[in-house]
Formats: sequence, structure tokens, C-alpha cells
Amino acid sequence: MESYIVFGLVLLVVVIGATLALVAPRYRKPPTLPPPTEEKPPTPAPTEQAPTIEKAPPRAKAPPAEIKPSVIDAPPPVQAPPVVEAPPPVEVPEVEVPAPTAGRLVRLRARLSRSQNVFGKGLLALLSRDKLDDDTWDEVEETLIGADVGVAATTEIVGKLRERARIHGTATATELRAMLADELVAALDPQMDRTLAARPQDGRPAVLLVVGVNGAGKTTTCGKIARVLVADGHTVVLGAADTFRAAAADQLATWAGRVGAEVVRGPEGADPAAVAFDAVKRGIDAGVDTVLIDTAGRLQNKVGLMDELGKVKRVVEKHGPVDETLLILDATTGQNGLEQARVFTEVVDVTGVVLTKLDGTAKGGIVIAVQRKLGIPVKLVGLGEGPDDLAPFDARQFVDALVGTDA
Ligand SMILES: Nc1nc2c(ncn2[C@@H]2O[C@H](COP(=O)(O)OP(=O)(O)OP(=O)(O)O)[C@@H](O)[C@H]2O)c(=O)[nH]1
Ligand SMILES: [Mg+2]
Repeated sequence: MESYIVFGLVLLVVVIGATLALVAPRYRKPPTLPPPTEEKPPTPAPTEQAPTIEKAPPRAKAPPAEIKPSVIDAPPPVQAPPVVEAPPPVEVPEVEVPAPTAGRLVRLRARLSRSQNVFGKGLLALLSRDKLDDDTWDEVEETLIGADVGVAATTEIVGKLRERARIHGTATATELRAMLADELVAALDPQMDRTLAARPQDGRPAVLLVVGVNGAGKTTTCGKIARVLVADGHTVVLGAADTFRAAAADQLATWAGRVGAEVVRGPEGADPAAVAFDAVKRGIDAGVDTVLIDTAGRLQNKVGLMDELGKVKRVVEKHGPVDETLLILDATTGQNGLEQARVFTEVVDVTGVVLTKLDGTAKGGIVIAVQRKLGIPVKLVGLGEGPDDLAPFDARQFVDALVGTDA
């Protein structure tokens, strides 16, 4: 009997022990989870396949996404009264805010100092002479021709000025200078429409094609124009149709990144027409206001390259007409640049000229020569390498800055 009791007690101890062994782990501390790591977008693979679209950097970072706890059996949330959350900290935008475009030409007039020495100081000295004889007028002509105004325009301008001076009889140097300014403005045909066709038409983006010889300033000007458009509240897609060098697309992407614009690019050596086509398609799909297409520099006497440019335009036009074809001309190339320009106008229908590097020349008169020779308005002028050193062209403001009649 006693042995039964002992056996019974032993059995009871074993049962209790087994039960405890089974239940105890439930009360153990759950394993600690590694802290959730912040999600990072995958780094984009290097550009191998055409075309790639580089997303613009966000204007301001969105607050980090709420990280959900990974424990499934979390206790039900306690119904707390709603709390007004503090707004996420405002971060400094990553993109730059370009300077306003209004009045830029006036603000940048000091950049014309080299030309101002000729048109302002030089001509004023001549017009200040006691006697305006034939020799003096010849010198005035030489000065204007030397400043790249061109022979035909110079003859016309000086002829009119002489006539006005003769009628006036006793004009002072300041008055003569003002008359000269009037004649220069007249030679620039101030009635020409210089507005950039950069506004969307019938729900599709405006398409701008940028062309010119090597090193004229095409890519820089694309970047500067994108800034101008963004500053005026427009959205822009840039097409890197210069596929000769990867660096060309990188250069454009750098400009785009600064103002938060998108870039469509292809691999090195890709068909520029295909990249341009894709850029316009992207612009249409994304509903942006303007698509700006940068092209490779090409010499006007390279037939194959000029044909390629014609193809870029034709292919882009499968989406609809190109609204503006801008010819970028380096002002420092003077009369040579004019011949190059003429060939471009035969291949593509140039609708506007951008005269770059006017800050680096004493021959600001090239503006007049360009317009006369091509019959195409100068729409913008480049006055430096800085991002906002591009100004809408205005004949009166330009001449006043050049001749000093604004002082
Ligand atoms: N001083 C001055 N320099 C300028 C101006 N515009 C462009 N440049 C400079 O000219 C050089 C060539 O400019 P890019 O924009 O690369 O010229 P590009 O026509 O795209 O050249 P390619 O693509 O090689 O044909 C750069 O060093 C620019 O900074 C300007 O208005 N003034
Ligand atoms: Mg370029």
C-alpha cells in the first residue's frame, strides 16, 4: 500500500514537471527584432540601354514613410484622442531657384563692357569732334564695321545719321549719340517677334530644337533656357540628343538636376533622332510644358552630320511640329559664324538665334549683321558662363547699354 502511495506521488511530480516544461517558454521574453532599417531606393544601374529617363530630384523631401512594426499579434491600439501632428520639418529645397528673367539684359549690361568701349566711348569721342568732316564720318564707318555691324548695315546707318546731323545743323555729341542709337535700333528691326515659342499648344508640350556648330554654347544655353522656363513656372523635359559623347548627356543632366527638370538620354553612339523622339514622347506622356532638345555640335560643311540634323527634326515631327529651332551662334566667331549660320538655316527651318559669349567680344554689332543676313530674330543673348547669364533680347535695351544712352 505504501509503495502505491510513493508511486502515486512520483507520478504526480513527473506530470507537474512535464507541464511546467511545456508552458514555461510561452512566458519567455520574445527574441528582439533587429531595428527596422530605413528603406532606400535601389541605386539606378549605369545607363546601358536606351533610352533612360532621369527623374528630377524632388523639390522637397517627403517625410519618411511610417515603418510598421513587424509583430503580428500586437495589442489592439488604444483609442487615444486625435493628436494634431506637428508638420514635418521643412527642408531646404534641393533645387535652385533661378533669378527672375525680367530686366536681365539691363542687369547684365556691364557684361557688354568690351563692346561698350567701341560703341559708347569710341564713337562718342568721334562724334564730339568740333568738325564732323568726311574723314570723321569715315572713321565712324570703320568703327562700326570693325565692331561687326557689317558693311551694308553700316553704310545705311551712317548715311542716315549724316543726313540727320546735316538737317539738325548744330547737334551736340550727346544728341548725335542718341541719333546713332535710334539708327542702330532701327537696324535691329524692333518690331520682330522675339518671343520664345515655349508654351504648350493644344495640350501638347512646345518642342524646341537647339542646333549649332561645336562649342557654340548649345548645351549651356539649353540649361539656361530650362532655368528661365522653370523660373517662369513651367515644367521641362530635356532631351540629350548629343549622343557622340557620354559627357554631353552628363553635362545636360547636371543643368537639369539643378532646376529639377527631367532628362531623357540614350547610350553613347545611339541614334540622336531616336533619343529626341523619346524625349518628346516622355514630355507628352508626363504632360510637361516644354521639351528642349540639345543636339551635337556639327560643322556646316560635314554633309553627313547636317543630314543627320535634318533627320532629327523629321523624326521629332512625327509627334507634331517643332515649335522653335534655335540656332546657337558664338558672337566671337564674327563674320565666319554668319556663313555657318546660313548653312544651318538651309537644313533646318531656324526660327530664332541665340547669340552667346557677347561678354567676350568687342564686336557686339554682330547682332545687327546676324539679323540682316539671316532675317531671323535674335531672341536671346548669352552674357556669361553663369547659370542666369542669359537674357531675352530687346533691341532698345541692348543698344542703349551698348552706346551708353541708358546712363
Ligand atoms: N563667356 C561665355 N561663355 C559661354 C557662354 N555660353 C556658353 N559659354 C561657354 O562656352 C563653352 C562651350 O559651351 P557648351 O554649352 O558646352 O557648347 P556646345 O555648343 O554644347 O558644345 P558641343 O556640344 O561640344 O558642340 C563652355 O565653356 C561654356 O561655359 C556665354 O554666353 N558667355
Ligand atoms: Mg553640347
